[in-house]
Amino acid sequence: HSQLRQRSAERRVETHPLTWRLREDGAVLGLEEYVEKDGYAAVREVLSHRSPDDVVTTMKEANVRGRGGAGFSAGMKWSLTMTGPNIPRGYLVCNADEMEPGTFKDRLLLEQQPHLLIEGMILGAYANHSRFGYIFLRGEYVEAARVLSRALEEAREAGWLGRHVAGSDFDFDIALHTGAGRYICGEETALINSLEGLRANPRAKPPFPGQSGAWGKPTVVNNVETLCNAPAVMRHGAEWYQALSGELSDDGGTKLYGVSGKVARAGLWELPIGTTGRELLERAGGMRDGRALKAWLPGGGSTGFLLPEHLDHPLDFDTIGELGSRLGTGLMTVVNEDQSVLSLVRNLEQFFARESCGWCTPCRDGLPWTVKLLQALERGEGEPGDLEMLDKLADDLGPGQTFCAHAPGAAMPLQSALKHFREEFERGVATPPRAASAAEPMPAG
Ligand code: L3W
Repeated sequence: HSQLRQRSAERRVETHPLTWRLREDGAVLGLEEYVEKDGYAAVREVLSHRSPDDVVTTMKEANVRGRGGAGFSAGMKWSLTMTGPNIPRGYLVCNADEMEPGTFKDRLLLEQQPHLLIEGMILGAYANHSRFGYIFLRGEYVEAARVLSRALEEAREAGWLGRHVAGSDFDFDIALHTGAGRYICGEETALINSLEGLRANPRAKPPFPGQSGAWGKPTVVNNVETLCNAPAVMRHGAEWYQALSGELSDDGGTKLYGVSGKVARAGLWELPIGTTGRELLERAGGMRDGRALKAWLPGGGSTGFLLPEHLDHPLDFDTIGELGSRLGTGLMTVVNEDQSVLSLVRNLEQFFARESCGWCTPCRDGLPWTVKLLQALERGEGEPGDLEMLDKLADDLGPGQTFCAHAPGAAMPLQSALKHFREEFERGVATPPRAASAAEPMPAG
């Protein structure tokens, strides 16, 4: 975060629509300063001159893709909400349950620029005909909770929230809801259950939340960073936004990219979407202690491992998908030659096993089984057939077998590690195999 701030003098809206206003000292950008720097101008303009449909069209044309990881078109999502005279008004929910391993991007926006999020939410709610919004915040983000509560009060006092937002006939308010620190609450339908006071089990989709979400009403769930893009898109237009990424990507705008792991300086930067992994690695000062790069996760624990040879590909949704991984949250985790990928995968799978809601069998039973096999391999006590069993488990955890993306997400690092680093797993199989003892004759009786 400090690296992002140090560059504040160079930041401009034309290159850094998400972060150009950030203060160099890292202090929260209060309402007054936010408004001085063109804040809430998009709300004022949109509510007085533009229809909700027009806002949706601009968002679609800008091609803002969901920054929570899936990359679904935000404009499309906004357009799929059920609306009409007989349909009850729904909700706009900001998913601020940032808990993806290696991910620390939304936190910056939440802690330092809360009004940008509030402005984005007003625009989203207007487009979706919602009259009420929720910020579902990760429970551990205590500082963000404090900052957001204050900012919501400021916005209400200044007439940006409540009845007649900015003097228009649009009414909208936001409640802050803090979670209890479960990863699964970041899955949109589990989040909705949690918001309703139910156990955070994901729901089957369809119906998508836009059709039937919180309390059965149309509900749009967007990531923090996605919503924070809306004010600049509305203020400067879809073409302007699209041009921010230039030739680098067909996706529009910038992205909060980050790097952690075995690099010289972990960091977070707002860069055009389509920036390469190599550029990020260079910004992070290269590898720590001159050790060689072995592998990297492009965007959190639920993405697949990539190799040094993939560093020059643009980090956008489609390209990383074509490489067999996912852009995910866009925060790289860097692994060096001294590290065991097997151990890293075991660590991730332990996390996913612990965070499973337990509803779907492949996830509830498959993940602990995966962890046991990986632990045995780590100890050098694996059995012949364990790797094939892990292949099978990874398939069973994959897409289409469970209600939500938790198990498929967990399968990604496992599957990719088995593909790229299979010899590490093979080395964990005991020689002579432990299975030999099982072949001994059973005692009579
Ligand atoms: C209407 C359709 N809506 C899809 C909507 C859907 C959802 C969005 C994406 O997330 C990612 C993964 C990890 N009509 C629709 C439709 N939608 N088809 O589009 O949906 P989907 O199912 O592709 O993905 P998802 O389950 O929402 C999976 C990432 O999430 N992840 C963790 C992320 C963590 C953070 C964080 O901590 N900040 O972001 C775990 O899997 O990258 O790509 O809204 O309703 N026909």
